[in-house]
Amino acid sequence: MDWTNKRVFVAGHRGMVGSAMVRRLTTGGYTHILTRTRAELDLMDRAAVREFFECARPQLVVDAAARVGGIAANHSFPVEFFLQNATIQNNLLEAAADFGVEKFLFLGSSCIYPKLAPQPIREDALLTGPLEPTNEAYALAKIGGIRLAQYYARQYGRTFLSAMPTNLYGPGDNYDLQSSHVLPALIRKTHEARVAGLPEIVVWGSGTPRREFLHADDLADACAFLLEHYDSPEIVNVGCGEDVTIRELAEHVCEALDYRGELVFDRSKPDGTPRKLLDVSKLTRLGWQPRIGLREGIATAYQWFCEHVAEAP
Ligand code: GFB
Repeated sequence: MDWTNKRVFVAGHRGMVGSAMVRRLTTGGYTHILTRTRAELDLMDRAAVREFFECARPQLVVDAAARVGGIAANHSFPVEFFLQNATIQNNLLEAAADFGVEKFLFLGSSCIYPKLAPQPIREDALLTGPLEPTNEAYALAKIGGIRLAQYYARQYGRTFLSAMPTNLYGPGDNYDLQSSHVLPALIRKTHEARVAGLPEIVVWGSGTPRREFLHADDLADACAFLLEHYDSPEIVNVGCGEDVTIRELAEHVCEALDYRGELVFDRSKPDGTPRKLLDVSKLTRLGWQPRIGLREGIATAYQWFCEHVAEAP
């Protein structure tokens, strides 16, 4: 099938994942990529979303629109993380089902799995144990989206897919130190410490948790692969298959930015899930592999930070 002639709506196209998705679909030859800014289409507004789907008639949808954030933001704003994500995904899934979308790709997160799931985490670990409290609200919203997509598949025969990305980073990332994820936060802290000649950077938590990091361009490539090669409502993990401790990550960032100061660990901050390495064998068996290694990815993320975020020297 020639997917590239289909009208594909990328919800959340300005975010890190959404912009990577538009880049990947463009290079992949898709000629009808639909996007709407928040001012043009408020995804929280059910009637507006339905009117858009009725008029634009997208044939494919990638839902990269979400309220996202790191451990501190998730822990501080559970109402907004739950309500905004549940509302946006419900509006998109319902309109897609009612206005004939052929294929919908919903994006979940690795935080949907139990805090102490056996590692690496298989897709069938979902709902087998208690969630990590710091991001429970986001996780429950995402689990709701997964289940709604699966209910539409079972009850109405819709081809609605769900991919579970691991921790992501890349161009367009959020570098605000209060709401960002760990990798952009460490890049910013290390950069500013080097510029200011500070003797140390503060790393939240113990440094012992382990995290897996996937570049946003690799996720976008995996999403395009799933759109074109996968039809099942069963969830699919998307990751690189290896993880590092937060201490090792900080050391990689210091090395990449040539910063020689000390790492100070602030144990008053939460560690969150001790580990969430995804079992990515289902996706690799389907024929997909990531391409961007962590060291290369940190270097390109830092370059983007310097060009778009860092204060002019
Ligand atoms: O990336 P992060 O905020 O979220 O934190 P999660 C990962 C680990 O890095 C935690 C530590 O153990 C943090 O304590 N860390 C160290 C830092 N220094 C920092 C720092 O300066 N900033 C931040 N943010 N962390 C996210 C969920 O969990 O995983 C999201 O909150 C999403 O909703 C994402 O699911 C995939 O990896 O713990």
